[in-house]
Amino acid sequence: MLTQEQYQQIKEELDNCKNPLYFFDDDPDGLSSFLLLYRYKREGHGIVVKTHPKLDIRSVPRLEDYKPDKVFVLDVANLEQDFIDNCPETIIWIDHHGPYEREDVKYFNPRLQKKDDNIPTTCMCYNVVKQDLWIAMLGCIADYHLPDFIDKFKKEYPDLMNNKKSVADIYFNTKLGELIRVFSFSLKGKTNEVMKNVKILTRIKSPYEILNQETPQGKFIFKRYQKMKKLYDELMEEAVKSNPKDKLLVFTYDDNKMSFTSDLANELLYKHPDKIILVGRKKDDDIRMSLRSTKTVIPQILEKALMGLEGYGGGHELACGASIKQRDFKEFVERMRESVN
Ligand SMILES: [Mn+2]
Repeated sequence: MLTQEQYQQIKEELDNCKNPLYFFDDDPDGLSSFLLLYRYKREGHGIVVKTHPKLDIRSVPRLEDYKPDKVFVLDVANLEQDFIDNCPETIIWIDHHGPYEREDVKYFNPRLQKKDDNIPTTCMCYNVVKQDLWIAMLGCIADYHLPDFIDKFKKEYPDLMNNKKSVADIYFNTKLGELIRVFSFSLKGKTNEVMKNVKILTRIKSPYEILNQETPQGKFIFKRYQKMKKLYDELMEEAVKSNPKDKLLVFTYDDNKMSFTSDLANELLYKHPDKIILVGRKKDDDIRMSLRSTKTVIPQILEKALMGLEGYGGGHELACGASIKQRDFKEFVERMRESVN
């Protein structure tokens, strides 16, 4: 957790600017973080960070495009010093990965105080703005975190969570869970389509506007979600066929499909909580992967398996992302299998 003082500092930064530029991670936690700050401030612009796994000098031209007077970086694991050095404005970096050592940035990361603190960026942003409870809850559950405002949420939106208790049950068996997938899928596809979705989401008044398709905007978001969900369900149908005897479940698919690896990995883990899940998507010469587990801590195993191979990866204790050259994939999987069994 950040301190009340830190939340107050972030709020003051937000209150004292006119044209903020927000860079946010392309998952529901990143999107929810952006929406919370933007919908409070109602000024500025948002940019989804797709240059995984980092924000670096390649994004500096965007500063010229938007001429912000302050920059917020949300839920992005790795903000490179070369970006910071080339950004004339104050940067506020709110995140829960790492932490890393950087200079000339206002870094808000609970892990600086407590190495295993995993509070989602959404949760921190909610503590700053204290509004849009449904977006706050959505982003937290998407990152497998039960926030302390859960009772308040249940009172206000009893039908979105039923009486589900565990995070996984909420994620996969409630309307809130469906909204997580709506947010996640709205970030997939071409950049201009994604930006259109994000813009609509800044104006949506309530979760029911989407779920019940109460307005043209809500309907637009929901219809697109349904279209994407068809593609997702086809992949899921394939993925559940592979049910190995050992602890590592591997599923890969081709690059002409959308990037659903993290969504697929999450759901496969729900179906097989005793396994380590590895979902990969072929993209150019690489396999882009999402890894998940309920107990086995992944980053160290991942680092060991990548040693000497052409690839990189990292993330949280139980959820990581990685990328490796296709020619090294087989060796990588063998090493992973050896480590986890
Ligand atoms: Mn996050």
